[in-house]
Amino acid sequence: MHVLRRISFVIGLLSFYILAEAIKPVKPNIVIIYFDDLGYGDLSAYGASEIQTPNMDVLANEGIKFSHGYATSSTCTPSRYGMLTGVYPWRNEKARILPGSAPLIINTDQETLPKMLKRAGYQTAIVGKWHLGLGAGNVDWNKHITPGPNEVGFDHAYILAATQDRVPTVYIDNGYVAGLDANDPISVSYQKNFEGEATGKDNPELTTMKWHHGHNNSIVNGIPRIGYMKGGEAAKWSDVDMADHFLKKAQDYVRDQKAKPFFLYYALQQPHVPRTPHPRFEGKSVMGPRGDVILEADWCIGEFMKTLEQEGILDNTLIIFSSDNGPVLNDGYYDEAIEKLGDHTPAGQLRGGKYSLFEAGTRVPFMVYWKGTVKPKVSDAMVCQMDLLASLAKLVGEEAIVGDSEDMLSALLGKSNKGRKSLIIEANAKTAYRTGEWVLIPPHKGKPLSWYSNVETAYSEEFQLYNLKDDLGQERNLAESNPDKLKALLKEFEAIRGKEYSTINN
Ligand code: NG6
Ligand code: CA
Repeated sequence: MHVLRRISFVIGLLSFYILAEAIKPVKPNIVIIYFDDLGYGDLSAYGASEIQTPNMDVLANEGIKFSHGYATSSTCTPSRYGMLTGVYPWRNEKARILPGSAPLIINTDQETLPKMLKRAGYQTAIVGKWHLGLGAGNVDWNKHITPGPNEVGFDHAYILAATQDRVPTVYIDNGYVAGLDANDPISVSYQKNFEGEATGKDNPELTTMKWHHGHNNSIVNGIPRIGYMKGGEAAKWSDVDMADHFLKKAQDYVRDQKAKPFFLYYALQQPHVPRTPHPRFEGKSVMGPRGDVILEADWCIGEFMKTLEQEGILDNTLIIFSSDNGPVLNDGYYDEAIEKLGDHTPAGQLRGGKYSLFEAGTRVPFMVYWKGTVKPKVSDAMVCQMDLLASLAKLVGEEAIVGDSEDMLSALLGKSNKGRKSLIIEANAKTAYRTGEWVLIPPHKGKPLSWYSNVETAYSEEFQLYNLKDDLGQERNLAESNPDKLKALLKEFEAIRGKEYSTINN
């Protein structure tokens, strides 16, 4: 008896150590490489044949390539909100595409991914696109712009405020407009033009890129933008140099961080409009500017990876790659994205795209790469960017207020195929329910086609039910033929979303 007890004690101790080993927190550097409007089918690793993305493909083919990786939303602001806070963006009615003058939509006392990592001892930084609002209303762009990324967890923030097509067209360095001449102050308005300033609408002769819809306010570098801006001449960015500029900032940051582990959110602006490849990438694809900027971005990833390697930290850096929403071709400028598309399918075999509740709106390229630690694998686990908060908290051994974020660490590291049971996806505050092989899209008011960009929104006044296993392209609505499934899914959906999910009656 005595001996037996001893043996079981030893076994108990051993399994404790084995268990402890499996969940032992580690603190590698963490980099999120985040694209703007890159589609599920835009990478050669995800099936593109008309364009080659060798550097992105390294991450996909030598890491975990997810076939069911999701953004929370089919537009930028809500997806970024979901990823950084771990909260479904439909819980915050301000989480919609924001003008460049919008106030910060993350509460400064709210939990965020960078805050959690800071508590775990990380240095934290964002380089690139922000688009979550700045200030508390009526920002004076000539003073310290706050609150912003620095107040929600980023030690270092070098950003563009909203989008490349929105004013102000300047970089903001830790709350200050970079390169601003105090004698030439900046004013920004989304209501009305400043007297005497040219606009795309009234002065098309001054533009080098033509607007198709929207985008006819202030002209900067020959490109008409959304919103009006005056002054700040010396601080204005150069569009064709933006990719190089952000790359250098990201490389510099990585080179400077030696003492502590770092978290870098590298948010590239490509291939969002206006698509402005550097001249050395012009014509590199056969697809016009949209293809060219994807090649440029791929080159940036390659250069960035080289830097990690040169600094001797590639093995100790976990890289997560994704995109904020699905692809769009014409998003407001004449740039031949449709005309020169050829056989390329930016959404792969999925239906819809940016702005859509169909799969291509939110299902995006999603890869996890960690040289020497993560073994190459294609995973069909359903994971969402919103899950990074809980999952990375688990990785580094830190507590987090997880909100809607679920711990998917095992799936992210390729150790398990178990993903989320369900996910609510969002398009312009309208929501749908994804679970197993099923998608339920409840009735919503709105146009089935986004009038300007010709993308199918999936809005319909009828219930839609799709089985992705048999019908990845969402062509066969089973709502009528399978009422029991519809009812069951609706019940699950309402349990999370509440009964007021539909915009049909309001
Ligand atoms: C839309 C813009 C579009 C793009 C989008 C934001 C018009 C007509 N369209 O309102 O060009 O800027 O907002 O894209 O202005 S996102 O990727 O940041 O969500
Ligand atoms: Ca986007």
